[in-house]
Amino acid sequence: MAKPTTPRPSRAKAKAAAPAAGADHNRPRPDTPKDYDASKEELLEFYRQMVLIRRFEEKAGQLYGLGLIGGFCHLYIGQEAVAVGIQSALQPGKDSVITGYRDHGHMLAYGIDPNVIMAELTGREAGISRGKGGSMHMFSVEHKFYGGHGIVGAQVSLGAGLGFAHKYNNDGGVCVAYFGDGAANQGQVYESFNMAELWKLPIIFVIENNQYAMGTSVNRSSAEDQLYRRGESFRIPGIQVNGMDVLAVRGATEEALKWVQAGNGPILLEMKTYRYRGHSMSDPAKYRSREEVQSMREKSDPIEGVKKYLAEMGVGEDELKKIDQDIRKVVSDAADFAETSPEPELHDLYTDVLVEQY
Ligand SMILES: Cc1ncc(C[n+]2csc(CCOP(=O)(O)OP(=O)(O)O)c2C)c(N)n1
Ligand SMILES: [Mg+2]
Repeated sequence: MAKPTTPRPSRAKAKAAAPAAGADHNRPRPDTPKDYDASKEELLEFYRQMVLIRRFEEKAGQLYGLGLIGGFCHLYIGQEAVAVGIQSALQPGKDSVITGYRDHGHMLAYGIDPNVIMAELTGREAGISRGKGGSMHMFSVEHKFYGGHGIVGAQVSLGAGLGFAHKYNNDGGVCVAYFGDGAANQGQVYESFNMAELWKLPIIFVIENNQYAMGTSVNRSSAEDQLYRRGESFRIPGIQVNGMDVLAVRGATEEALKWVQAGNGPILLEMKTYRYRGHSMSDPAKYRSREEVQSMREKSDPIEGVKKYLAEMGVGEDELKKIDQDIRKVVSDAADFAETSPEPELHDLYTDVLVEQY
């Protein structure tokens, strides 16, 4: 095939290019977010939640290795600051949340009982989806947590629907729809962006850019790799955030909420983060080097980051050790509960399939 004669402009040039004709420079923009000014108590709570997610996920990995968890299992280790920072700013029971299959951390950050999450992973009746959903299909109407979705990108369209419901019911709630860098290349995401902006829906789109979609890096798959710009042609403002820093995440969420709650319509947050484990438990992660993972752990670990902030506030190692011990007990109790509670009855195969009886 003949080579094209006109080369594509380089990324650097493309970024510096003049804005498209017709761009509206007078449109209001959200303010540049500041890092959240957390009190010592808040920071300790962020630490507690992030350690809970990490230990819970490590335990889930072990139970998977022992064959106690079947099917797929995607761990959230490394990304804890995103769910904790965002969800600490939401009003449980009023705002709604929806995400993909990497969902355990979001549920824990929403204060959902670790026992029922772990029991769902092991397929027990006491699980949050009565043991019939597993890792990817958890749901809690009570908490307005609408899943847990295995179809990449599907939660974005459903999230737009949740945003529509908030607006239609005039309940003052905001939907947060999380999705990955890989999902950001899905067609339905852009149909949802269009409708959300057109109808000024109260929704925060959160791209958890953990740099990989299964084994494919963002740079290898995305023509526009600055994902916070993905809403631009729909006039949705975007903010890029250090997703490894819980205070940056919370600060950006405050701005996003302010924007959406003022009736401006949707906003997009790109959280730059990283997953330490493979895509799922069955991924040997051969597409990246050990050094890359090690370097992220050493330089940007979100839990270590909070520890530093706490040390600056005068919180000693002893206080943190006490929290660590409490969390270890919570997680080991959750694992015991999940291993010992009964599986669903056989006849439950036929329940929860249809909303009504036919
Ligand atoms: C519509 C659809 N296409 C493909 C898949 C297979 N698949 C599962 S996860 C995944 C990668 C998604 O990556 P990303 O959105 O970055 O999320 P992450 O796993 O990094 O959290 C793919 C392609 C799927 N589940 N659904
Ligand atoms: Mg990803």
